[in-house]
Amino acid sequence: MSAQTVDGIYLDPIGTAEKAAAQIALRTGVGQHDLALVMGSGWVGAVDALGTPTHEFSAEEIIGFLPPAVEGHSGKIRSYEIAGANGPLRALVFLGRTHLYEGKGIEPVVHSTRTAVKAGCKIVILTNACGGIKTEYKVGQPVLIRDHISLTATSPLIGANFVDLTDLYSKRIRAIVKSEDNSLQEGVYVHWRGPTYETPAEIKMMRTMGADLVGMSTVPEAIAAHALGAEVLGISLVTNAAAGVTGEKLNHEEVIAAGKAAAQRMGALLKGVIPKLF
Ligand code: 8IG
Repeated sequence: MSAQTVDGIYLDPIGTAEKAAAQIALRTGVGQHDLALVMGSGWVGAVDALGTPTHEFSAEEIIGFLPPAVEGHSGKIRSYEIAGANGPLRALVFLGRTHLYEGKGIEPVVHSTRTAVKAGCKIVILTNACGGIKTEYKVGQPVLIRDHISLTATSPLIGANFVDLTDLYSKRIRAIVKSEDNSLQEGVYVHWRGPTYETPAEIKMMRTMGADLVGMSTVPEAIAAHALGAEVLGISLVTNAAAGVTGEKLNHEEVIAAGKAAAQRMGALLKGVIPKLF
């Protein structure tokens, strides 16, 4: 459903997110959700591990959400009840996301995250598929995001809002995830606007800067969630070696295939971690 816009900019992005949260509460009968998951390309299969949703609807039925633009992004919103260590949890799951490269501006990119926080979510789990810059990474390997580098020269925040990003990717949650799977590594994710993949020279630059992973999402959502007070977990699934790492060309089919192959492991990881978060 379209929100009120001027030149593609949401006039009142936080108010639009509040309206979207109210619509979701009406549709689900759930006044407050506890956590949100954004499932990126390659992660949609992992959601099966969460069980059967109590509700599912198309995101575009909710104010401010755009129709999906990428294969592997279904554009659905689901609500789940998940058993937690301290009682049942309500999870709001977004199957797919809007990316900066779609050219609609940054507001639709962060709308699901803001909606989730306005729906009550105290924790936002952002998943993505990405390119591996670090040469040791294998296709199909999940990596926790420890920190990021933004190369997009844009932010979801406007005005004199000097938000601290020192602990953007929650140390507390990363420790819980590593206690679930101690083979997990942590890395620095660099946000690239796309839609082109990088040149080999750009990947070399990123590696020199200290980046381990490269992708076209997650960073604006993490900032938007943190600015509204939510804790953030970012998990990347390496679905291809970044440009120039192996000499092979990059393609989206390989990304989808690597995601399918890893879906069961990623689902088990999420299922194991979520009950321990609250
Ligand atoms: I999947 O190699 C996936 N997304 N920028 N580079 C960038 N984004 C990606 C890549 C990649 N792989």
